[in-house]
Amino acid sequence: MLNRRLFIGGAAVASAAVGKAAMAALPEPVIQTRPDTMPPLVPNTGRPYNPVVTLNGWTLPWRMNNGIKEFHLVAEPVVREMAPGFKAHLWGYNGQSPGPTIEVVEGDRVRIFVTNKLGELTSIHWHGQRLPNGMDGVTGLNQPGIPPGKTYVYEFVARRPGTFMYHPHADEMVQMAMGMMGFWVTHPKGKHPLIDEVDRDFCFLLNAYDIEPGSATPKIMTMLDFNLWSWNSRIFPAIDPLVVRHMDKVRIRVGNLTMTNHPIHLHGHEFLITGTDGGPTPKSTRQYEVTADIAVGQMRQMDFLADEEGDWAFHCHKSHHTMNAMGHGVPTMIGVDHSGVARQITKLIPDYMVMGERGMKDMTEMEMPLPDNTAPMMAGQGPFGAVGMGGMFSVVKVRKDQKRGDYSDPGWYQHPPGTVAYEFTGGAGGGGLPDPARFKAESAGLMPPVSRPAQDIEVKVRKPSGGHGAHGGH
Ligand SMILES: [Cu+2]
Repeated sequence: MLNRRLFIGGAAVASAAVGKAAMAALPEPVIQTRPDTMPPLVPNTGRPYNPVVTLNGWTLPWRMNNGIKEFHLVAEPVVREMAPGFKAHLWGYNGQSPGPTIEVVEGDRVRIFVTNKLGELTSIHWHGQRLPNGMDGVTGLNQPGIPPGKTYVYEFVARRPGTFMYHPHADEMVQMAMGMMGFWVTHPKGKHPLIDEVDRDFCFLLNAYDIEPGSATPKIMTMLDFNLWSWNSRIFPAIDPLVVRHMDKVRIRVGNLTMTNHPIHLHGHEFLITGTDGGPTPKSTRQYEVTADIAVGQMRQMDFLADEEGDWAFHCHKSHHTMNAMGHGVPTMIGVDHSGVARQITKLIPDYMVMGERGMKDMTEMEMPLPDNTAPMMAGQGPFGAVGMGGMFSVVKVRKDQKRGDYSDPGWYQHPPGTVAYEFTGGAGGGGLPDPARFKAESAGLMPPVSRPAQDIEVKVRKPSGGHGAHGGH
């Protein structure tokens, strides 16, 4: 551990600055290198609670020291496998980006050692917590930045239960764009009138990166044109499914540390927003929803009863956020025959991606030559063929025969006979195909236009690259 050398922009930073004597008093830093969803960390010391499951992530173990929960976070460069075969060079904590989830119980006294193995100052802000001002982590305002090689200590009581995040307040444009963030859950002490006990409790962070096709390090100046929209720095189909047992009470906690809002949409069920940044919501404010818009810097906690079996899509509803590695300034090719042209263009412009002539879904089947270390745009394969989505997308799998506490992937849903949409071949119903009704505005005559243009104008909707037209080519 002490001899590990870390490379930041070509420079090797030895961690020897953290002296052996100092390390002896620190809790051993636990490092995670696997990107899989780790099983919940059931507490064996301290107050009991029902642990969360971090999607493609893990919970940081602690040690008890005279009644204080001690954690050790190490800020360092990491290699995150965002999808199999696609590795991003990010900054994170304890070997991963995002960092590990921290779970405590309301009233716990918490001591967090933060070791800086980056090449520049850092700090940690405990987003949403009630704490002494000097523990709030804003570099320059509340504390000096933690110099490279040094370890700082944060200590406070987790005063209110809820869903929180942590991230630097030091060179934050760079450090957050590079993936430095993590989740924090404070469980209620005993029964809470506004926090129901649930069978499964999932959490993840929304994050976004701008990584050029063929490269591995995010561009940190990007404000809008991110090309990788991820959950816990994973992109579909590399985001694990949220596996639940039929009739489970399910909670999903989501935090947003990107530069834009994300309307997160669940299929097949309705949920209640039972918690926000400020804690549990009053019951009188709760209404059933199927989409929760999560603004920048916000957390939302959604509760629902998983009473419909199946494989239910769960995704951001901004259509560009369910795609990967989009090239910008790409013309729409819908309606244009480009057979044979793609390969020739790609020879001239290596990262050029042609949009399919019938829409973008062609991209899922087309064998486009891509630069090395590029995420495929949309690569999810479902039981009925390609799922035309990537990015911020996963599947909530509800199964009758899933065991309690079993999070393993049960495979695709086996639909009961007669419950899947099917091709009309004239046989069913016996009545033949009814004539489709069509909108006939001009003939209705109820509200004729005041004046008619000299010539009829017909427009074609530019989709799906229309929103990026103003940026020009790369
Ligand atoms: Cu989104």
